[in-house]
Formats: sequence, structure tokens, C-alpha cells
Amino acid sequence: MASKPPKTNIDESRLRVTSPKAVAVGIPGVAHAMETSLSQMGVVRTAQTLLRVNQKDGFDCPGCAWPETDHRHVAEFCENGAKAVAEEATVRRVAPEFFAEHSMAELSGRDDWWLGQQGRLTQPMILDEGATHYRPISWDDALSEIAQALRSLDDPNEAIFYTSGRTSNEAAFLYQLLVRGFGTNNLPDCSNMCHESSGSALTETIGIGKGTVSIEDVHTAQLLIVAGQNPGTNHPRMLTALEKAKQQGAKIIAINPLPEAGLQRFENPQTPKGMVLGGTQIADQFVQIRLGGDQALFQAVGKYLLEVEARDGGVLDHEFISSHTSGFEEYKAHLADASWPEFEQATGIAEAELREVGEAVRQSSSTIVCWAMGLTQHKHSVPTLREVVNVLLLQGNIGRAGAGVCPVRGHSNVQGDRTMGIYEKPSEEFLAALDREFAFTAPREHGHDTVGSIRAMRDGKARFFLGMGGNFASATPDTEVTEAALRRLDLTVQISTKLNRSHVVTGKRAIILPTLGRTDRDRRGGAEQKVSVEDSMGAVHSSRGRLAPPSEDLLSEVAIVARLCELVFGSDRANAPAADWKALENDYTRVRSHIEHVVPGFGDFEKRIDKGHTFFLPNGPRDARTFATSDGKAHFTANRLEYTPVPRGRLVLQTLRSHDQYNTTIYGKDDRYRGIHGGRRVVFVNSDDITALGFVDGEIVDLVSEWLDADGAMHERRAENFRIVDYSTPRGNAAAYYPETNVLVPLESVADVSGTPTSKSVVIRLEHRD
Ligand SMILES: Nc1nc2c(c(=O)[nH]1)N[C@H]1C(S)=C(S)[C@@H](COP(=O)(O)OP(=O)(O)OC[C@H]3O[C@@H](n4cnc5c(=O)[nH]c(N)nc54)[C@H](O)[C@@H]3O)O[C@H]1N2
Ligand SMILES: Nc1nc2c(c(=O)[nH]1)N[C@H]1C(S)=C(S)[C@@H](COP(=O)(O)OP(=O)(O)OC[C@H]3O[C@@H](n4cnc5c(=O)[nH]c(N)nc54)[C@H](O)[C@@H]3O)O[C@H]1N2
Ligand SMILES: [Mo]
Repeated sequence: MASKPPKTNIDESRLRVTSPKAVAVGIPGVAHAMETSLSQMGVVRTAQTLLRVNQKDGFDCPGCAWPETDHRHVAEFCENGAKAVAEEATVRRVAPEFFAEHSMAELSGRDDWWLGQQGRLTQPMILDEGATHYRPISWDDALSEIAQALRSLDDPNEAIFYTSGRTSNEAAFLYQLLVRGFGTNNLPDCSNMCHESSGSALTETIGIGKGTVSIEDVHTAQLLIVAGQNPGTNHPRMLTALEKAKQQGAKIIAINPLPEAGLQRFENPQTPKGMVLGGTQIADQFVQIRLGGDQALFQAVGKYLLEVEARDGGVLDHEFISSHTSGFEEYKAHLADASWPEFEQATGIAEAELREVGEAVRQSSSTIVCWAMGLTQHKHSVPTLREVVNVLLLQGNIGRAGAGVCPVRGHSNVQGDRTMGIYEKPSEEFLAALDREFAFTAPREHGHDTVGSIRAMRDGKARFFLGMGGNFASATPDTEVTEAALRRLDLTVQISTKLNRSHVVTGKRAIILPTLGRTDRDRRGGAEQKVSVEDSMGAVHSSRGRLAPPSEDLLSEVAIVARLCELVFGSDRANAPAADWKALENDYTRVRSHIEHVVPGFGDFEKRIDKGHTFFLPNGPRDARTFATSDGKAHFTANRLEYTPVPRGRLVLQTLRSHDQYNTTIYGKDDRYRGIHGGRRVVFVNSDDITALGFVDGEIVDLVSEWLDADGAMHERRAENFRIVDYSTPRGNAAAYYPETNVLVPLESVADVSGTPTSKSVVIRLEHRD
């Protein structure tokens, strides 16, 4: 079953490849950020916005979820935060005239870069059935079309409500209430494709699906392992924390198939030294692991610690193990049988080097493991992350200063959205509290996650889709299957700041609701409103935009959802949540007061975020070494070793981010640190593989993914026209950018337990073009 590539008119004629860089940030980074900002926002807005990012009275940077330090620098932003802000605060506009000018046929041939470059959406638009163009529609009409479409469904489970992680706590809370009040738990979110594996593994083993460290812990750790993460590009402010840790004597080990720039050397643009002197060497050891080899690596570290303990003693924290954990003996017995040659095969790393990592862990009395997508997007990601927990538990490295698990979250409020109940498998406690607060009964049946939603749409079991932000069409796997699934729906609705592919790949009818972003002033009910967010470390604080909104005709996400609640629940709907929707729409403190009643840890919410204050949500493992698991203990687990073999003549492809994109928002066509300029259709391959497979560096090839289904049938998917780039990556492994390569990721290929698409391990072959 071969398939065609999606239609785009990407111009790759200016693609240029130079040698990769070892140094991240520094002056070129800042200059680059200023250039983007100035071209999108002009001088005055650039100054107004960049100075207010992550300040106490300012807005939360929409870039990433890395926390701010308490002593914020005047410019606590980074190159990529500045780009994220510039994208949103741009002065370019997509007004109704734009839609009159461009037909759907034309727009659906455009890529996400072009669509995003057009600017901010200014007015609600509707695409009627069979129409060639979107037309303007009033807010009232748009919202009643949506309410009517929902009412016309035979079953509430025919509706899918997606969320992306930029949504504020207030909007997310009301949104899940809308969805549950309507009668479904179909709340897929970007987390399903992101840190779901972390949530699954951590909830099982330590009783909370979140990290257990604070920024101070990072500063004071003795050893930091950064695995499967590219902070120089995706969490640049984390480099400042790593630099600080280093200054205090920490050792840092980077585990990655690619030698990523920020991990090697870092120039901090916020300190004069960073500007002038050439920075800090961040990683003391770089372990160039094979894709999917991390479970083996962490098992190897565990085995090493147990071996040294048996020989010399003094390694394990016996007190912690006996009073706070269970499963230790099984884990120990399991690792006794594990073999070093198999670890070597799985990781591609020699035993001596694996032991060196183990020795660094042994020597450290406080260790933190940080990770991102390189560990979460594999078939065996959940066992991999259980193995991370095992290693930390051995030395009591959870719930102690300078130690713990640190899943580094992506979207700036993705963690907060979960806390607010954006989850297809909500807990009974949460639902019971919701029922009490709003005098209704929320549905108990679990809903669809992201992949489940696509299957439901594909199979005709869903008819309605609403996206609260994000870009479902581009961010999800198996682009062609997903696009076909979306096109089957009766109505697709997007609440968005900017145009993207999800506005042009639609159901029979489509509605665009333009909304305010983080940087925009939000005046409602005669007062300026603020919202709140939760960062990657469970700290909650407020965010308030200051810029004049891009159009008079925008509503905030909170207002849109409150109005939908009013319309959908009306006065006659049975079992509808009861609240004063108008009051909520005009006064977000009232939304926060409901949150306070429903979500644990938000007591005194309003006061605790007043004047820019931050507060920490309760975190059992971190605060008191309490573990909300079945037996109240942290769990060691014995996991069968899995890794990612490379079939003969094939490569395992990881799909990742360039330095010039925010997920599906493409800022530009460069990936400076990796030496890519003016294009994105490149595939990074080890030089020995290029030769062995019969290709040459610079050749243009097609990437063909191969997926053997459960019945043994082979399915092929194709992405055309990629230039081979000779690059430092282990034999058998390759890398290319997302979302261009999502077409290659089979919908059926998901992580065990968490259901996350396996975006970091796609089996492909290269094909010559005739
Ligand atoms: N500027 C910018 N910032 C962002 C984003 C963005 O797109 N742009 N996206 C945000 C979001 S939503 C997220 S989730 C994060 C993503 O942050 P990252 O996870 O850093 O993003 P990726 O580009 O997917 O990079 C994955 C990294 O893991 C490595 N890797 C891949 N597979 C493996 C493996 O099997 N083992 C190991 N050890 N390493 C592996 C890759 O080589 C790469 O360095 O960033 C957030 N911040
Ligand atoms: N192959 C592959 N696929 C992946 C990944 C991968 O590494 N490889 N990574 C996965 C990950 S980690 C993630 S998180 C997902 C990301 O999936 P999504 O979160 O769905 O995608 P984004 O590109 O972040 O969404 C960008 C859009 O959000 C809208 N937007 C921006 N700000 C706001 C706002 O304040 N409010 C509203 N309402 N809308 C806003 C804009 O219209 C913009 O076009 O992709 C996943 N897909
Ligand atoms: Mo993410």
C-alpha cells in the first residue's frame, strides 16, 4: 500500500549545508532573535514585549515550560522564546479579505510555514458545505452553529475536543467542564503525543505523573543526566540552570544519538562572560547512544550499582529502600540475569563506557535525570522511564534536595492543562469533586486519546471536532490517514491565534474562532483579566498580556468557552453543570474560585498568585517522600529489556525539531546549530550507512517507511525529496524534521501503555529517485 506525499509548494532550492556548531546561544542567537522580532513586530512592540516576558507583572513566555528563577533577569527570555513571542505579537493580519482572496484549494497546497507567516486571525470565519472560500460570520452565529452541531449528534461520544498546551488554567478548566457537561471524556491533548509516557511511568512507580524537582534542585545537584533532549534549541533557559549547576561543581552527562550544540558548549547571553568569553562546557560526558537504547543504558547503570554494592557496599540507600519502596528484590534478581553484551548491542556503547556512567552515578550523592521526547516517543518508552526511576530509587534520589526526576515539559502550560482535568482518563476523585461543585454527574467512561480520536474519526465513529489551540492535522502521526479522517467529519472548529494546516484540512463544514494569545491585553467586564499557568516543576503563577489585541473582534479562550457552555447547556438540558456562565466570562477570579474547590492544592488561589507570586502545587514524593501508589511505596519494577533493532538495509528514523520552529509553527528554514540553511527536507545519516546503502552525501532521495501490521501485511508510506546529509549519528539511525515526516509515522505504531506515537523510531529505507 504505497501513498502519495502531501501536496506542498515548499521551495528547497536555496538549501545549503555547512558543518554543525558546537556552541549554542551567544551573540548570534540574540541577533537572530532581534531580527525575527523586528521583522514581525517593529521596534516599539519588540521592546514592549521582550522586556515583559516572564517578568513578575508580565506574561508567561509561550515558548516552553521551563520555570523562571525567582530572581528574574530583566530579559529572562531566550532566542527561541523571543521567536515564539514575535510569532504571536506580529503586526501581520489575516483578515476576511485574505480568505476572500485565497480559495481552500489554494490554501491546502500551502505548507505550515507559509500559513503561519500570514499573521494573526482577526475575525470568526465559516466554511459552508461545498464552499470554495471561508466567509466572515458573527460570534453569535458561529457559536450557535457549534451548539447546534453538538446537539444534533446521536451520542456525545461522537464529539472530539482536542487541547494544545498553551491554553491557560482558567480556559482549560472551563473547557473540560464544557466537554464533561456535554457528556463525554473525549479530551485528547498534545500530551498524548508528548510526555504521556512520562505520566504513565511516573504515576505507576511514584504515584504522581509529574517531575519531583525544583529549579533549586537543578542548581544544586551533583550529577545531572540529560537524556533524549535538545535544550539548546527547545529549552534554552535550561542551559542557564545547567551552567549554574556546573559552577557549583555538578557533573553533566548528555545521552543522545546526536551531538547537540547546547550540550557541548553554551554562551549565556545574559551574562557579560557569555557575550565575550566563549561560554561553559556543559556536558562532561557525551554518550552517543543508539535510538531506543536508553532502557538498556539505565539497566546497565542499575546493574553496575548493584555489582559495586555487592562487592564493596556503601552504594545503596538501604534505609530509603526498606522504608519507602517495594519490589527491590525482584528488580535485583532481574538485573542479575541481564547481560552486558546485550546492553552493548542495544545502546551501541561499549561496556567500559556504560560502566563509566554507572560510576558517575555511584559517586554522586544527589542525581537528577532530565529527559524529553527522545525518551518518550518509542514503543518501549514506559519501561524505559520505569528504569530511570529504578536507578534513582537505588540511592534514595527522590524527595531529597538536588535529586529527582525531571521530565522537561514542552508547551508552556501543558502540565497545567492536565492538572485542570484535560485528560481522557480522569480520576474518580476529580470527577466527584466536579460533580459536587457544579451539581451534575460527569461521564465516567474513558474517552479517546489522540490516536484513539483519529481512529474514531477514520472509522466514522466521530462527527465533530473542536481544537482548543494546536494544529491537530500536522502534529499527529500518519498525515494522510489523519487528514482523510478529519475530512469525513460534519464540522471541525478551531480556536486559534494563527492560521495553520488544521484550518485548511477540514470537515464538511469548518469554523475558525480567533482568540487572544499570552501577549494580548484581555479586558472583560470592565477590568483587565489575568490568567494562570503551571510550569514544568509544578509552580503556578499568573500571566497578563499588555499589547493591544490584533483586532477588536477577538474573544479570549475563557470567554469563548463560557459562551459555549451557556449555549450548549441552555436552560433545558438534563444533567447540565450549573454555573453563572456570564459572570465567569467577565471575571476570571470566579473561574479560579471554582478551580480552588475542585482541584487539590489550589487553596487561597487568588491570593497566592497576587502581585506576581508563585506557589508550588503539592508533590508527595518531593515534599514528604509519600507515594500515592497502591501500597503507598515507590515501586521498583523488573522490565523485560527492549530496544530498537535496525532491519537489514534499513534505518531507524527519529523525527525532531529544527532550531527554527515551534512544533508545527515554522519560523524559518534554518537549523543553524546543525548547519542547515534555507531548507527543511533533509535526512541526517551516518556516513558509513550512506556508503553501505549505496547512496552519496547530498543525493535527493525518498524516505519510505515500512510497517508490518498484526496480520503480517507490509504497509509503506512515502515522503519525497529529501537531501541526504552526512551527519554524526550512530550507525543505523537517521533523523529528519517533524512535521514533514509525520506522513511516515504509522497510526498503529504507538508506545505500550501510554499510546504515544513512536515518532522517534520509524523504520525507513532510502530510495533513489529516477
Ligand atoms: N524552540 C522550540 N522550543 C520548544 C519546542 C519547539 O518546537 N521549538 N517544542 C516544545 C515541545 S511541545 C516539546 S515536547 C519540547 C521538545 O523538546 P525535545 O525533546 O528536546 O525535542 P526534539 O527535537 O523532539 O528532540 C529530541 C532529542 O532527543 C534525542 N533523541 C531522539 N531519540 C532518542 C533516543 O532514543 N535516546 C536518546 N537518549 N535521545 C534521543 C534527539 O537527538 C534530540 O536531541 O520542546 C518544547 N520547546
Ligand atoms: N513526528 C512527530 N510528531 C510530533 C512530535 C515529534 O517530535 N515528532 N512532537 C509531538 C509533541 S511533543 C507535541 S506537544 C505536539 C504538538 O501539537 P500541537 O500543540 O497541536 O501543535 P502546535 O504546533 O504547538 O500548535 C500550534 C498552533 O497553536 C495555535 N496557538 C498558538 N498559541 C495559541 C493560544 O494561545 N491559544 C490558542 N487557542 N491557539 C494558539 C496556533 O494557531 C498555532 O498554529 O506534536 C507532536 N507531534
Ligand atoms: Mo510537546
